[in-house]
Amino acid sequence: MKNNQSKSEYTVTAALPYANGPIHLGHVSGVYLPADIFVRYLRMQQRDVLFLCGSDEHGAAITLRAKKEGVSPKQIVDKYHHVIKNSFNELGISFDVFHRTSEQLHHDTAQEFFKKLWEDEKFVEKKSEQYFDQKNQQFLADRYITGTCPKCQYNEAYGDQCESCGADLSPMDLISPKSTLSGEVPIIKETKHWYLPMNRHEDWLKKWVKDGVLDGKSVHDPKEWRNQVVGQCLSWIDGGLKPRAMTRDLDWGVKVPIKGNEGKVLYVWLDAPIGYISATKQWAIENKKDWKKYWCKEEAGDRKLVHFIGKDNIVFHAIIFPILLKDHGGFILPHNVPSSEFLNLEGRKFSTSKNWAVWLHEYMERYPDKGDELRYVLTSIAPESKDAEFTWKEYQARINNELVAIFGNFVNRTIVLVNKYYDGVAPYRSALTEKDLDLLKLLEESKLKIASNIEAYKIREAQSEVMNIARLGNKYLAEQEPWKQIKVDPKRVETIMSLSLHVCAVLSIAFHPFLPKKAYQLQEILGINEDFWFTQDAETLIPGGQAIKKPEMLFQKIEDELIDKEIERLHVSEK
Ligand code: B3M
Ligand code: ZN
Repeated sequence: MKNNQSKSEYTVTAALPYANGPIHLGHVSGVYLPADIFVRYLRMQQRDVLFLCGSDEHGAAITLRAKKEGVSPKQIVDKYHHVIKNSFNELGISFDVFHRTSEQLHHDTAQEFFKKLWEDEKFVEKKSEQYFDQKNQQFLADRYITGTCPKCQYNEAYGDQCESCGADLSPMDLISPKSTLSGEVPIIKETKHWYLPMNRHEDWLKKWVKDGVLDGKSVHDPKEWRNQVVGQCLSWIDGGLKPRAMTRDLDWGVKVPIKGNEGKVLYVWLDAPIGYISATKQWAIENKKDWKKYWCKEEAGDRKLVHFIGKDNIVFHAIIFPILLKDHGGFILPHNVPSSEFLNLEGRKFSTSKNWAVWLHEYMERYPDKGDELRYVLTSIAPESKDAEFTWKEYQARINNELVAIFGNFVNRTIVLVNKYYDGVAPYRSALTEKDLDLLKLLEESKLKIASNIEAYKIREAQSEVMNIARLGNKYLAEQEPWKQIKVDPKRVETIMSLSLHVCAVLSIAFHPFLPKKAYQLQEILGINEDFWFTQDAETLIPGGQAIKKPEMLFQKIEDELIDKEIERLHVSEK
């Protein structure tokens, strides 16, 4: 198949999950699954792509969790790093590397990065008055302090952000602040930090976000960025960027690499994105490659850096990290930041504290052979441009009405008939009719639509286009009625079945990025091994004479009982 898309190379990252708890379906649907589908598709095109992730093991998210469980931060990150890593693996999320920010290599990388910026005087050193918890002898930044949001009056806003209205806050903005650690009213004390003067970067950032222009050169097409990402960035920039402290008075984190600064660590949002770079270094060591090829302007050429994230991470990936990369110099900047909206669960927000969630590792434990079904459902409802919702009823409906009734049914009918009429040997084709040619033409169009949708990060649309191919196959069988024709014109039926087998093969390739295990199972039945995206002569994927195995059910119907049990489980385990 001719494909007009350019064959760019990619460095793809998926947000580093905090290792303070397991992953739930909201995370999977918005970030990890679309990233995995995108990457699998690129790999099938033989493009050079590196897929990076790892756990984010610093910051208040970790230490507060450790305090709650009465264990050390190290115990928390060790536990959840493995839970998270395994659950991704079970679902078939195909990272090239899943690193950890607690690794020495990461600490070294983040410290070097900070030091270079410090030496180049990219930070402003400033003394200021900050809240201090006397009982715990600790300064209170970010999530260590809560209070009432001055903008919306929500009374559990954090020192860095109000989760209710999304406002960007600093601890001094909070009304009636109190320490998250002790619950007490803090005192005010002086401390010193290094600030990133984000205000100095407004001009180039605005041109870059709005027009895709950097240093006078066009570097990306701004129309390719999602509206909500551009909108959020511009509203930050237009509202005036403020200097942001890049260090914290804490002991859990990457130490500030400047003499005389004991007791200070790097701000977690400085060290975490650098985690993408250290993950690359780890992968490069293990695979004897040069990490610079994935990040550094000189070595990377036109390689595209793409960050898959959730919407609460936009400012960090589309404003702060680009400033850091540019200030450091020598790095490529993100080409796109496909950010998702939120996924809700049965009419409510996912909530870790209330345990209103479907946890990925638990799902995989209960349904180890239904990972692809989950991938399908989550992609069908992915919150790409607006918030979306997962319900167990929809899970059942999507599986039964689409995977079973459309895809599974088409494949099954084809394989059953080929076994029945030809004893499992693919028939040869004779002259093609108008309808046959129409079918082939529609297939070609579909393949192009799937490819261009994936490359435009419209993963949900891409998957629904793949399902359309199965619909097409069903329609073709229904119109051609091989089961009737077999008595009248058996020669014609050979062509019909050859084309139907061809549609099965196309499905096994087109579904591969979305449903890797099922696609592989189908290829086993068809006796093919096509781990590449369509080639030029894709019309002969299954030549006459090829052995086709016995039919197997690709998908099982989901019974009401399972759905009832899952809904009940949610309510019972709710806190
Ligand atoms: N750990 C935040 C989050 O999970 C954070 C992402 C880091 S990506 C560098 O929302
Ligand atoms: Zn608010």
